[in-house]
Amino acid sequence: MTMDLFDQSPAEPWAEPICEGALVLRRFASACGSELLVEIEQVAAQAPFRQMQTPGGHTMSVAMTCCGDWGWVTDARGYRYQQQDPVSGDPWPSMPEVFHKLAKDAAETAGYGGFEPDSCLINRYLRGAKMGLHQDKDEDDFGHPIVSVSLGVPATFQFGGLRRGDRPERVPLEHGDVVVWGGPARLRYHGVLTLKAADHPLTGVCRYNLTFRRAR
Ligand code: MD6
Ligand code: FE
Repeated sequence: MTMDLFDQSPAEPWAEPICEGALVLRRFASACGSELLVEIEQVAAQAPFRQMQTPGGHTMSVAMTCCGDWGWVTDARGYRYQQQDPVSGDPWPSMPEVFHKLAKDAAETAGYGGFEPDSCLINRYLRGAKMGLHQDKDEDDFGHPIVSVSLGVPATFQFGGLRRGDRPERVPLEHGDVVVWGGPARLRYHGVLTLKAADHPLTGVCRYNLTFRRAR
């Protein structure tokens, strides 16, 4: 095979293990990135991005919206999944087919066949936004994995252990990277370091993250 220095075709995705049960599927979502961004706009037209309140009364730096049967929300009453957008009272927008297929395919590629997400949280990070270390434990059944898709400006993901105090590993994430964690890694602490100023040709100054879960 001859190498063509001017070949613009995207790299094939490749897998990088993080720990038992968790891995990054590098560039897995690159090919459908533009389609995902169009759908994010459509969801946000119905359920606009908003900065929610933590139960402790802080405003989150990350702006969020949701689609699918169950949306993740936080307010003074706590963290939970609910079927209505608390801003409008309407059901969340349905999950776009391209979202569902991507999440299912990524889970399957990671060894978690049969994943049927009923919830997609859409996070928007601008410069300075971050997410502290936490566990995802508002779901009914931890037997289902989590699929997390990064779009736009790069970020550093922190992947820790099962105890808050365990020193987290830093995993750089770029546009199209998909992190999947389940099984023995399902309850590991994780977070996102403060987003640095940068520009991406498809998203401008934003990073988006799609987090797919089986909530119920
Ligand atoms: C991220 N988000 O935005 C990772 N977890 O890249 C999360 O891990 C997350 O946004 C639980 C609830 C909301 C979240
Ligand atoms: Fe999380």
